[in-house]
Amino acid sequence: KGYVVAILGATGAVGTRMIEQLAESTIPVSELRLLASPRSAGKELTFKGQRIAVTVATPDSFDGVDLVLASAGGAVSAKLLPEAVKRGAVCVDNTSHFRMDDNVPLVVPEVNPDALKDHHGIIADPNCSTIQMMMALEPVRRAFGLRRIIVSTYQAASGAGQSAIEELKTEAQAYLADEPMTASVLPVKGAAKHYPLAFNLLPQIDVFEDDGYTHEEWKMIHETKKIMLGDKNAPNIKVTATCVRVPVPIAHGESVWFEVAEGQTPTAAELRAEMAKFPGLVVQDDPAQQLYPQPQTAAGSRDTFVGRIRPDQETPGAYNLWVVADNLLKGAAWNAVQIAEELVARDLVRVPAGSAELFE
Ligand code: A2P
Ligand code: 11C
Repeated sequence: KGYVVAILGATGAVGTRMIEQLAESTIPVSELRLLASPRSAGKELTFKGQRIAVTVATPDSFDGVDLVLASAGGAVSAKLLPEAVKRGAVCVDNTSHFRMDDNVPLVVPEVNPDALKDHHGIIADPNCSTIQMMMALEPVRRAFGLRRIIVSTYQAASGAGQSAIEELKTEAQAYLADEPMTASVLPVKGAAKHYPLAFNLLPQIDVFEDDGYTHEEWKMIHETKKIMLGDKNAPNIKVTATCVRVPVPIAHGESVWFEVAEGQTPTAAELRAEMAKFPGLVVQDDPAQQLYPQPQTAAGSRDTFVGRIRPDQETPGAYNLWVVADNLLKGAAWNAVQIAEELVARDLVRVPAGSAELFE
């Protein structure tokens, strides 16, 4: 049997990659609907050699749909996904809107696929920066435990969407031509102030919370606990984060300091061996050969790349590493399609009775 699939936000940086990843997936697709805003109505995109016209997303767009992949922003998911669930469609949502809902599994398929069993029609795709950190640390947690994480991110412009990539290019051209750079997208669309990213660093991703942390930093803390421990407030792993936007188009980097369970002191080689066995994780770690992950070599790949794995020289049981992944693929489109593949493989592409009421 083939599935009727809808991609919500099909024209965006993530949505266009969802189309590509779906085309290369194991999911049998009998019909694909490409949904976006009225700005894109009628625009044609290609899926497996077939031209498909984009239509405006409305509740009725989900009539007869089995599977939805959504990446059109939190407000759009908030409004339309409950409508899709009501019509019997199972939704994989790449926005942050439903991630902390207790009725919504938050899934990285290599890490916590069993959480899918209890879905109620909406499954959340975690934040890109959380996903790649989970990929690097889950093999460590399984083998040696995990007590604490301190992470600093180096996040690509594309995390903020296609318009942020365009803005970075335009700014870079202006800078090289000795002209003034003007910004209207980053750090956050709709914020009071905008700053250029080209030849700069912006220590703000998403809006500020009252406690001085950004929402991106908040997500890394609470999503980590929900994915690894099943509870967004679990105290057993302490996490703190500083998230920074860097002038790179695609692929986020992260410097991660972590502490394993008390009494455990694996060597770097033992950590590398555990990581090398983990599906989807590639160890690139050979200082003698100057081998380490880089955004330019990670962009375009479904894998997550880890290197610079080394013990903290003053704290036994603590380590540093560097992890890089394509934020639009493993961080978003591929992880979402991978969740959908897992739903198909487990025969979970159905909405359990009573689900729609949970999201009203
Ligand atoms: P559109 O291209 O018509 O604006 P990105 O993350 O790259 O900024 O992309 C956002 C995606 O979300 C685009 O596909 C965009 O469509 C879509 N989108 C934005 N607002 C809406 C809306 N109100 N309804 C449906 N899709 C939307
Ligand atoms: C960024 N991580 O790089 C963000 C984008 O919660 O899905 C993804 C936001 C999210 O800007």
